[in-house]
Amino acid sequence: MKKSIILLALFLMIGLLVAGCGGGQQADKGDSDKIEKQVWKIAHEEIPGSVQDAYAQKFKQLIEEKTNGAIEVEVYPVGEIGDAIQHIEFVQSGALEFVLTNPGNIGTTIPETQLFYLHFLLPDDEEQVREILNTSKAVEMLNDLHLEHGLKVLDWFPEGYMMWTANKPLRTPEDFRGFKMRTMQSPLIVATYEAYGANPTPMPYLEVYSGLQLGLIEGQVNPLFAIEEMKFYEVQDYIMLSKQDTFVAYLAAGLDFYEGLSDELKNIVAEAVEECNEYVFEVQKRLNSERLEAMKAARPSLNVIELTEEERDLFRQASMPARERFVSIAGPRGKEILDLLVQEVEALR
Ligand code: 6CS
Repeated sequence: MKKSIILLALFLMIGLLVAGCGGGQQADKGDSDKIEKQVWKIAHEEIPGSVQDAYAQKFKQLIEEKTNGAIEVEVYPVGEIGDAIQHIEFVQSGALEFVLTNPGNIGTTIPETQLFYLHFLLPDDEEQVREILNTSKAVEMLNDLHLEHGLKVLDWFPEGYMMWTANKPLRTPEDFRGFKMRTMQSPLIVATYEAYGANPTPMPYLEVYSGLQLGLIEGQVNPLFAIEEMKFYEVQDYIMLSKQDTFVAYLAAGLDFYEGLSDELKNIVAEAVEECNEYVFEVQKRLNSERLEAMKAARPSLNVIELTEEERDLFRQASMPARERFVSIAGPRGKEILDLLVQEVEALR
C-alpha cells in the first residue's frame, strides 16, 4: 500500500512536469489541425513480447502516427510501475492514462466483470468469442459499471484459451481433488476451481514460476503464449489443452482524462482501438500456436494432452455450481448480465 502511494505520487509529479513542459506547444497535424504536445502512459500486465505488449506497442505506433508525433505514448509492462491492481488505481487517479488489464484484477471492485472466468460460458470458437466481445449488450452493461468507478472501457479482446499445466494429467474433476491450483486474485476464479474440489491458491503472476518450482502450488492456468514466455513449461510436465475458458482482456482509460479529450482526439483513439482490436486477434492466434510448437521443441519430454469432448463434458457439468457462486458474489445485476450473455451466446450457436 505504502509502495503504491509512493509510486502514485511519483507519477503524478512526472505528469505535472510533462504537462508543464508541454503546455501551449502545438504540433502540426496535416494543414489544419493543431494537437497539443503531450505524453500518454499505458501500462499492461504482461511482459515484453506478450499479447498485451503487442496491443500496447501497436496503440503507441498508431497514436503517434495519427497525431504526427504530437502525442507520445509510453508503454509500461507489468512490474515497471507496480502490479496490475495498482495500474487500475493509477488510471482511476489520473497518474496513468490507459491500462490493459483483465477482469480478474477488478474482481473485488466490479464483481460482475468476473463472469468471463466462468467455465464453458463463452463459445468454443474464438471468432465467435471475438464477435461476442465486440457486439454484446451484456458487455456494454459491464462497460457502464466501469464508468461508476472512473474507468472508460474502450476495447475488449481475447488472448487465447486457458489451458492447465501440472505434473500429472488432469482429465477429470476428480484429478483436481485437493490440487493446489494457482489462480489470479479473483474470488470467482477461486470458486470455479473449488467446484472441481481443488485447493485454489491465488498468487501474483510474477511469482508463479518460483511457486511451481518450490511446490507452493502444483499447477496453473493460462493461455499457451503465456505458459511459454513465463517458462512455466520448464517446471511442469503436462499441458492440458482443456479450453474451459478464454483469457479476456480490455483497454480502459481514466474517465476524467477521456472526457477531457477533444472530439478529434477521441476519434483518433477510436480509430487506433479498432485497428488494435483486429491486429491483436491475429497476434494472439499466431503466438498461441507458434509457442505450443516452441515448447514441444524446447522440451521433448513435455506431455501435451488434448482433452476429449467427453472429458470436457465432465468438467462442464462439474463447473455449473460456480454460476450460482457468481450470482451470490455479483448480486442481481450480475445475474441480469450473466443471463443476457448466456442468451447472446446461445443466439450465435
Ligand atoms: O495469470 C495471470 O495472472 C496473468 N495471465 C496473463 C495471460 N496475463 C496477465 C495476468 O495477470
